[in-house]
Formats: sequence, structure tokens, C-alpha cells
Amino acid sequence: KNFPKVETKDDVASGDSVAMLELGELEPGTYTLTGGGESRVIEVTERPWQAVTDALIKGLYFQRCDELQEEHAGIYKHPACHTGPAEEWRKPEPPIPEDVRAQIPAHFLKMLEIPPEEPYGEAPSPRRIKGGWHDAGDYGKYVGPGAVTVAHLLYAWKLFPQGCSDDLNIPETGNGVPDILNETRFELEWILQMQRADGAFYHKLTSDHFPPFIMPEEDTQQEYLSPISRTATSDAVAALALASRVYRPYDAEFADKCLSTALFGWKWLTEHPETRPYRNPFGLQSGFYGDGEDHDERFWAACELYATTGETAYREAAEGFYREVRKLTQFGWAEVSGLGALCCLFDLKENGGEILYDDLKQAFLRRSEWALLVVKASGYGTAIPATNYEWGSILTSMSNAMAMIMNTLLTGREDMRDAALLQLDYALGLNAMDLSFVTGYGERQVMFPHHRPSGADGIEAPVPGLIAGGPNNKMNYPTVKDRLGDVPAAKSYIDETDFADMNEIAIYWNSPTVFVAAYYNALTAE
Ligand code: 9MR
Ligand code: 9MR
Ligand code: ZN
Repeated sequence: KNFPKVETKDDVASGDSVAMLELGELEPGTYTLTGGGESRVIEVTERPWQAVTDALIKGLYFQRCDELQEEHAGIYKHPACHTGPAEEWRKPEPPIPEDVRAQIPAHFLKMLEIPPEEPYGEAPSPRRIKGGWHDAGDYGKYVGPGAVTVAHLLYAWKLFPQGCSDDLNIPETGNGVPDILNETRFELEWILQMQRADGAFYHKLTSDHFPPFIMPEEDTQQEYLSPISRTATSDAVAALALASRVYRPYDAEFADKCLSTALFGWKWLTEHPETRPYRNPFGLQSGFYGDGEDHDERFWAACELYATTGETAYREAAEGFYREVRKLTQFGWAEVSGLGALCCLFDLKENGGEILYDDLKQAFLRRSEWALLVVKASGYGTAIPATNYEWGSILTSMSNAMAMIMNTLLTGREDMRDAALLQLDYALGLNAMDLSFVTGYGERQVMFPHHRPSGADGIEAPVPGLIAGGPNNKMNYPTVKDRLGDVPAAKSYIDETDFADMNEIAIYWNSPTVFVAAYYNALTAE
């Protein structure tokens, strides 16, 4: 078949000139596409997104802080890791010497004015905290990002159960609970252990500095429970309240535990209404996940508690925080308003009333138009503004895809549905790098993610089903700046292990991609 010549479009982010070819509807089979002196083989199948959706969920299994048995992990098996007792961080802050202070950038100094959170009561005796997913390329475990990941997965399952396969070959497979819920529970069980005696949640459980590229079981550094944070506490409350609804039909006792833990956390939050951003105490050099704003986290928590309990107090709290939140199409670790929107639009629905449903829906629909505009402005149809390629740019693409999918669920609009699909395509290779950012998938795929097990296991292929953060020209390592030179934003990417700023993987980049992939996978299941 010959295709007519198509108009090309300038893609500002990459400097490429891009022609998008509409192939029409194709019967399953293998096709060869030739043009411009190149040729590509295209395979058309009935369920093109099944394998990759499965792999992206299973990717989280590979992040488990646990023994990975050969039966489930194959060549990527490893012994149990991080098995020592965790200690609460209680080291006093040394004063900053004047000459050091003089070198600290002003915005950072401002942050240092925030006093670190005080510990509560007697130091708890060191205890083993089991499980949880390693956050990313490092072995830290962080409550807020973990809770957000949980929410992406639980909403994927709630909205697109047919898109989430139940045969992932994980230890719980076949226990009568859908595998996506089995995998997510592994993180929830860890979050439950991260509550302090007063109800607040520790921000993270990590060693005091990043280990070198060694296998997890070789990382025997002391793990510390960091100070608590309001954002971690709110995120945990939200995820646990949501989980108590999702898991109730399978395990009422677990659902009760999630809810009582969430309620205790909420009580702490109401007793500590002031915003006070987390700050890493001196000496604790693992991931920061700093966030100056906690209205969106509190909003999300109140929405989930209202959806779970139906009690007016939570509704009023959610309505109060709603006045402070605007970024309803964002679903990342720092900005969780979108997760509150998911709860309101698809769980509360009309029960949300005038503010949490009618008003929020209008505001959400308006905001999601912006995502579509970004797609239209891009030659490749990528939902990342050309000036916004930052660390973890994949999150912007996936958040916008989630928003456009939610729009199409509410309105039936096909332009939104198709624009969201271009984001999954982007992740899988329809991008200026001509590269799939998902390990193990695609003709040309990421081979050297910043991921300690992949770097240390002596196996050529990286652990499969993980997604790299992608191009970044905003907050780079100085060495990266030199290497990249003047390449355009969407090409600011190097597939080398060292570059965490472009090539690290993270659980909360996998999970929104699961949400997006599960939606399309479910469509082909019908
Ligand atoms: O490997 C670390 C990665 O997980 C973090 O996201 C990143 C944050 O800056 O830091 C990486 O660790 C590097 C450390 O910051 C500096 N020394 C080299 C470490 C490995 O590249
Ligand atoms: O995802 C985080 C990204 O938004 C930040 O710009 C970046 C630098 O602060 O940190 C990323 O999070 C890293 C975390 O701090 C430590 N574990 C690995 C995470 C992914 O790179
Ligand atoms: Zn571990």
C-alpha cells in the first residue's frame, strides 16, 4: 500500500521535522514500512498492550525489598536484603560553619531555616521493618512516593480491571486476589509499619548515604527512620483509606487495619494543621522529596476518607483544602491533587455534591484541555512542553495522559483518548530518541538504566519492566551538561548507568504508565 505524502511538523522540543502517518485499520500480521531510505517491521496483534502492561506491574515485584526467588524472578533472583533493625534518626544537628554557610545557595539556606522535626517521646527501640519497594535506582524507601504509586495502581485496577492481568507469576499468584492488588499490598504492608507512635508517618526509611552499585543484599548499611513529615502522613492516610475500600471484599481485617491506621494519621494531621515542609537533617543524605506545599496532600487524604467513611467532617475538610488546590491534572510525588480528583470524579461522583463534584469536574475538564494543547503543539504528540524537560520528564507525559484518559471517561471524547495513547507510544519509542524507555520492550530499548541491581547483577539485559525518567535538560549533573552540549531538550538523554538525572527508573514512573497502559489494554479486551 502506498501512503500519500504527509505534511511535516516542526517539533520544537527536539528540532526534528516530524510526519505522522495514519496507517488506518490493519489486520493482525507482520508489516514492513519503508520510506526515506529506512524500513521498520510492524507487528499488529489483537492485544498489543497486554505484555507491556503485565511487565510494568511485574517491574514493581522486582523492586521488592525481599528475597526474589528464582521461580518468580528467574535470572534476576537475589537473597533477602535490608534485613537489619531500623533505628530512628536522632543525631543532633551540628552548627553550620560560617565558611560553609557562605557557599550555600540562598534558596537552600532559606530551607535550612526550617527547624528539623522534633522526635516524639522516647526513642523507639530498633526494629525490623519489613518489605516495601526499593524506590528507584537506589534502595531507599519513601512513604509519600510509595503511597502515590499505590494510588496509581489501585485506581488502574478500579477503573480498568480487565486491563490488569492476573497472571504475573509473583509469590501470591493464584490466591484468589487479583495480582495487581497482591503486588500493591506488598507496599501497603510496609506503609503500615511506617507510622510513628503518635500517628504521624516517617518520611522515609533509608541509609544515610547512597550505596555504590552493589546488589541489595550487599547493602548492609544501617537503615534510619527519618523525621516525620506532613506530606508523607497525608499521602499515607490517603492511600490507606483508599486501600480499605479496595481490599474490603478480599480481606476485611486488612481493610480495617488500613482504615484505623489512616484515621490515627488523620487525627495527627488535624492536630498539626500548619504547613511545615520536610527537610533532611544534616547527615541524612538520601533522597529529599521536599515539598513546600501540603494542601494538595491533605485534600487528597480528606477525599479518600470521605469516600471510605461517608462522614461529613471529611467532606468539609476536603472542600476547605479544595480552595487551595488547582493542579487537578497532576499525579506525581510532589503534586497529588490529581489523585484527589480521581477519587471525587470516579468514586464520590454525585455524592461529592456541588463543590467536590460539579465544580471540581468543570475545573478538571478545563485543565485537561491544556494537556491536549501541549500534545497538539508537539510534532511527536508528546505531552511535555518543550521548556519542561526536567528530571523524570516521563511523569509529565504520563500525568497528562492520565488526565486525558479521565477526560475521555467523563466526556467520551476521542481526541483526548487518542492524544493520551501518544504518551504510551512516547514511552515505547515514538520519540525523538527513537528509543523505548521501558526496559525489555521495544526494538531499541534502554539498556543502562540507573538501577543498582541492573548495574550490579552481571547480567547484560537490565531488569525488565522498568521505565527511565527520560530526557532532562533542566537539573543536570554538571558532568552531564558537558556531555550533552547544545542538544535540544527532547534529546537531552544518554543511556548510561551513571546518569541518574536522565536514566534512573522509579516506582512512581512505572505506576502511572500502568494506569495508562491498563486503560488501552482493557479497551482491546472488550
Ligand atoms: O544513585 C543515586 C540516585 O538514586 C539518586 O536519585 C541521585 C540523587 O542525586 O543520587 C544518586 O547517587 C549518586 C550520589 O548522589 C553522588 N555520588 C554518586 C551516586 C551514584 O551515581
Ligand atoms: O523524582 C525526583 C525528581 O523529581 C527530582 O527532581 C530528583 C532530584 O531531587 O529526585 C527524584 O527522586 C529521586 C529520589 O530523590 C531518590 N531516589 C531516586 C529518585 C528518582 O531519581
Ligand atoms: Zn532491600
